[in-house]
Amino acid sequence: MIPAQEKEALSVVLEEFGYSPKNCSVMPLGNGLINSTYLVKVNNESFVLQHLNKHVFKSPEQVTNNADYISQHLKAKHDKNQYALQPIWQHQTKSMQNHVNINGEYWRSLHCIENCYTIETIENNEQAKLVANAFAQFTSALTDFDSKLLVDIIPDFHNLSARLTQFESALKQASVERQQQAASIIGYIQSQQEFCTEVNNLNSVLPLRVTHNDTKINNLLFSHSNHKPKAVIDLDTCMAGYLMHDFGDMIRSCCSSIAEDSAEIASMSINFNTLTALTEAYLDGFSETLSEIEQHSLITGVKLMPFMLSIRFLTDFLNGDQYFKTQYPEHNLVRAKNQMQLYKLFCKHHKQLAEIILRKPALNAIA
Ligand code: GN1
Ligand code: MG
Repeated sequence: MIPAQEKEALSVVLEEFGYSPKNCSVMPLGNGLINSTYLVKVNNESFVLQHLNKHVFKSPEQVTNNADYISQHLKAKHDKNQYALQPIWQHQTKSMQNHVNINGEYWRSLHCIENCYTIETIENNEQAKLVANAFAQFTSALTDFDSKLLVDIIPDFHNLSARLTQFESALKQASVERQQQAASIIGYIQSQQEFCTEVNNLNSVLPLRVTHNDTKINNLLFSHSNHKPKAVIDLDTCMAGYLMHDFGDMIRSCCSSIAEDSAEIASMSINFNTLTALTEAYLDGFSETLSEIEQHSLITGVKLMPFMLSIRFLTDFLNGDQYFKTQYPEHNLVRAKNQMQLYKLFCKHHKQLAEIILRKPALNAIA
């Protein structure tokens, strides 16, 4: 269901992009937790309209400017056969803008890649290899992109220290009821000082890249015709970051046996077959160009991404659910517990994880 207020705005936005609303059919698209996204069909054409969340993206026009720069870079590479995936791009309005501003609400239109689908889970190792190869291609295509062109859309987005500071201040002002509901996970986070130090130490030695920062499995489009990845989508958080963030987020979203908001955490396990296939293809995608320290950091990244996302969900729960879309009052707490369980499992299986990422199979596996 599209809310009435949103419908009204959609009509104005369609006009701005040169369409007559009465000829268009509009339906909600995707499972994003931040923006509201719609698929528009008109005659034989399809495109995407998106209402940007201005509480999350404080300067939405910078999101659309960053996206234009990235698209131009990827398109230039694609045209020279240096990037096999299809770049996505934004449409311009009648007045040649990359967004529409209606009373301070920002909208944009995105090119729709036809005959594609997204997946939420990986079915087999072949698919895992394709997924990792696509995400590796994306990040490696940005290796020669001038990061100075990009605005830091959400400062400190993947900065653990900053996320912990936000968590501590949310904790101070949270209702007693929410603090009590979250007591056990709050205590657990505060016990993870050693891991936080490990992450901080890495921050001073890792090379900064331009990263996607939201490499979850459903940000990849697959082609209906050959079932191969066609495009990496959602360029909203492309900005300076570390490779361990993109690798870790991909593993986080592909290797848990349950969805990221499932409450059934006692049954959660890690799919190590998928994890191995993803890691091999990802490392191959960078074909020996990673330094030892960057390759090693991927082990930390796999733990860091669920740990940090858990803290972000919990912070939002303590703040009264202002950031992520929720469907019920404890939704953010359930997500936080789920992602913390995933972190715990990765820590428990550290040795196996390290062997896979450093490509040093255990002796008994060789024998
Ligand atoms: C948000 O809206 P979506 O699904 O693209 C979030 C990511 C989280 C993700 C968890 C800007 O992404 O960081 O990893 O939810 N995006 C932002 O599902 O905060
Ligand atoms: Mg996103």
